[in-house]
Amino acid sequence: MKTQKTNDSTNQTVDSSRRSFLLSSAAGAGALVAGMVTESKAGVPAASIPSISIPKEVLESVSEAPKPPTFEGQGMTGAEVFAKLCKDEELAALFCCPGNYTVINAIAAAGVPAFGGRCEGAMAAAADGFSRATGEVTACSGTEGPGLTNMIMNIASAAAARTPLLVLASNMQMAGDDRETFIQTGYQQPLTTGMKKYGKRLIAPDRVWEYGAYAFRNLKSGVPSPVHLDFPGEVARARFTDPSKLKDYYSKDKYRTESRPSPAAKDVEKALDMITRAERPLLIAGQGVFQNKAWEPLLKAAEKNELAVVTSGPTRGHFPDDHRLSAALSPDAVMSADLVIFVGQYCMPSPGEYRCNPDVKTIRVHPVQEDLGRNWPLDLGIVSSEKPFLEALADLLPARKRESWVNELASARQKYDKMLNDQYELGVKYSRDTNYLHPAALCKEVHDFFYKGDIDPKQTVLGGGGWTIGVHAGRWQRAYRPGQGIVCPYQYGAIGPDLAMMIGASAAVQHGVGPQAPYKGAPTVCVSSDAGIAYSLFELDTAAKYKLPVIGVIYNNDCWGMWPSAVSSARSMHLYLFQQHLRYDKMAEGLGARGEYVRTPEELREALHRSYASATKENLSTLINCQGMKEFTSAKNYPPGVSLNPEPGCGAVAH
Ligand SMILES: Cc1ncc(C[n+]2csc(CCOP(=O)(O)OP(=O)(O)O)c2C)c(N)n1
Repeated sequence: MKTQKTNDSTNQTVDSSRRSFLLSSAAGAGALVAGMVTESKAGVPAASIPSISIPKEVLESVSEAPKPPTFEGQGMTGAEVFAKLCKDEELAALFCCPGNYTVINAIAAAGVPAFGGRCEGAMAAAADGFSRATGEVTACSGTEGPGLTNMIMNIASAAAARTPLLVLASNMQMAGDDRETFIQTGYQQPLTTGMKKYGKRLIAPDRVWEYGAYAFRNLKSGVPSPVHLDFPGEVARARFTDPSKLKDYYSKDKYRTESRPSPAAKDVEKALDMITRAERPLLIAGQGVFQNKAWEPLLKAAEKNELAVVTSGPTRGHFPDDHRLSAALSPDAVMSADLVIFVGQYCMPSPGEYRCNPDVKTIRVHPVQEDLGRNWPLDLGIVSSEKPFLEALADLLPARKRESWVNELASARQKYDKMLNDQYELGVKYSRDTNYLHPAALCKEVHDFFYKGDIDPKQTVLGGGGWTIGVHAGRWQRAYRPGQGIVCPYQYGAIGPDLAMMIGASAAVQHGVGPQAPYKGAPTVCVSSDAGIAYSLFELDTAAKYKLPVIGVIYNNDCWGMWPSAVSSARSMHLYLFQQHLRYDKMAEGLGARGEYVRTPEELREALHRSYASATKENLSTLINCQGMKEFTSAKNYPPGVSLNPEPGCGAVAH
């Protein structure tokens, strides 16, 4: 099979030019793609076109030692006081674009891992992705006005996912309020209404620590969600040489507590009784199980009493997809359950949104009383944090075998597997007939490469989005350990944050944070769409700058996949279409990543091998442009077309 070339030079030329640059780089800095360096263009001698490279100032400043602020000498600015609190609270990472300068400089100086990117919205998604991969609190920041307004879509996405995201933005100064002073138009806090748990414009400099405490109390207690603080210049630049001048300057063990609600004994008794009476119990393990790292008692409780388990939420893997008790790939068994136990389901579906029997009995366990009974009627509501409830089940449930339920799970899974494989066979046929890559064939190749080949199937963190491709990719995504699967469009359904989110997840893997520790250094994978890539593509520069290898597999079908809705509307089809055969692989090369162009399953397989080798050996990202065609979305042209996946389970995006 002949490999498509990514540009006029051979792949070997790309590699050798990179190698020679690496050798000649005085700083040993990672020189990046310079695919065109040996070319001669329009009379410009090739040697005069410099290679893309990471400036040595970047490498130097990334490895600079932290400089914790002190009250000595000139003292601390308001921004430094806040940065000290962020460091004490172990803020896991900051993703930002310049703006809010005093605050981002202070947070970086305090020793929080910080990443600067190309677009505030994408940086908010990257911070979200880091948190989805780890459960940790992360921050994003941008300038007042344009920076914050650019972030809005991805703050809303983070709110839907209940991500503990600290949103920071500056405000010029209180002195400029209501005067349309440069950049300062409008007010920040109303913009994030409905998409945050807590927000505050800081107006009293001496209360900067107190409001930092408010922020982290909200981020680290109950059900998290974004917290938004805006910093006018008068606060960020204030100076403190004496801690007594700061209001409520207490340490974190005084301004918040690690105490968590445990279930009342009589509630546990009722739950045990309902589980004992059930024939086909199903535990739905939501985002709270992941964020509270409660996967061990979950596994123990499930195995002891043979409870089926399906995970839900923006992160997958806190119960392994390949476990015999997993219902993630057994939608018919989900439908047959006679008892559901929601644990840590933060974004609650309504009946009908989950494919459950309408008569199913329901237990819901949630850390906050006010949410119990919302959307879905309860037979038993229990106020408890996830871990103590699951520990109580693991301790108190009797050992029990549920042979027929386990067999039902297995046969439902076989049926689902057969449906997937039939779709794959059809996808291969369509690909062969048209010489364009069908999304089912694409996703099975990615699945086989990362979960069925030489790579540890538990290793690779994979996420993605898009409509046609997103639906297929969700079906083939697997998660065998906590934090392995990211559901980028979870609930909010945003097209576009995916690649940036996976770059954030890649930062978590590169730093080996939380559940990513055993897989430190591995690449991440993003399967996404051509409409989606337009929102995040430039962050390939950020990935390259920080050596965060992501393999982007982009389904290029020349359109927004909703084009069938224009079929009967003659004057609107053009609204949905792009130019045909755009070359996202070439754009990636221009940003310092690798590019690959494929049109067949075999070419994709080879491209994945090369991309993985570059990611692991050189920390290089690749964008694989998979040329498809828009008609694959349509059931009329290429049945079965596209429809949402059953929820809850593998491929679910709504709750
Ligand atoms: C930011 C954003 N814009 C628009 C939509 C509405 N929408 C939902 S799916 C879709 C089509 C997306 O096309 P693409 O991501 O290229 O996926 P494909 O079907 O081509 O794989 C659109 C426009 C959305 N959800 N989010």
